[in-house]
Amino acid sequence: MASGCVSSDTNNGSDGTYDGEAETLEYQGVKLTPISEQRDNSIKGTPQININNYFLTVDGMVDDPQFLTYEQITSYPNVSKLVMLDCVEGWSYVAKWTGIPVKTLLDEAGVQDGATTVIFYSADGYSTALELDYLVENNIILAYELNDVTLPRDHGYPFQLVAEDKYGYKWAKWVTGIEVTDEPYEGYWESRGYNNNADVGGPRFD
Ligand SMILES: Nc1nc2c(c(=O)[nH]1)N[C@H]1C(S)=C(S)[C@@H](COP(=O)(O)O)O[C@H]1N2
Ligand SMILES: [Mo]
Repeated sequence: MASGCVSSDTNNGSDGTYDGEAETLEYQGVKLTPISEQRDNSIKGTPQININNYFLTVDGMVDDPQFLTYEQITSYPNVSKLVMLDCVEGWSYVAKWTGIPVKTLLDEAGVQDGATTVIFYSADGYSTALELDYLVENNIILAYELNDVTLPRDHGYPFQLVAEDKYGYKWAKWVTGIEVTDEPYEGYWESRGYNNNADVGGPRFD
């Protein structure tokens, strides 16, 4: 993924800042898209989230439903990844994402036998779903940092799913709920004709 794009120059000092935080602009030898140059997209603007009242629920086909605060979620061991976001409309950007593996949350909750699908619900009424196997096998993360900056409000603060190799409409922002199920599910865009598999390079529509 990181090969052949940019020659690595560890001395070029390309770090900037975003909202007063230091922004990383090169990672694994690849130049990142500065947040100020990243497009963002949403069905109805940025919802107001008060982090003091925020809870993430993990429920459905689990043994121990979870209600987790921002503090609890960000205390788990995290993972960083270089990933490209590809919107189905034809724009993309590459960034460094840091967050908690979805698997960590699912393991805490204890997924029941027969579960196949995980639904993500967002504060703006958006939803999308992905296969349980995809999330686990690819160690998909729920990100809270973008280029080492606290995930900005318009990019999904407090959490955005980094659904690598899937079109942007699988990258749920402002995630407030995770539900485990054994039935297929069509989210906001999927129920409006977008392909439910959403593999980058694959069909955009059904
Ligand atoms: N909650 C929510 N998540 C969402 C969306 C949305 O409208 N609401 N739009 C999706 C689409 S179509 C894209 S391309 C990405 C864009 O992510 P970004 O705004 O962080 O660049 O968010 C996805 N996640
Ligand atoms: Mo998109």
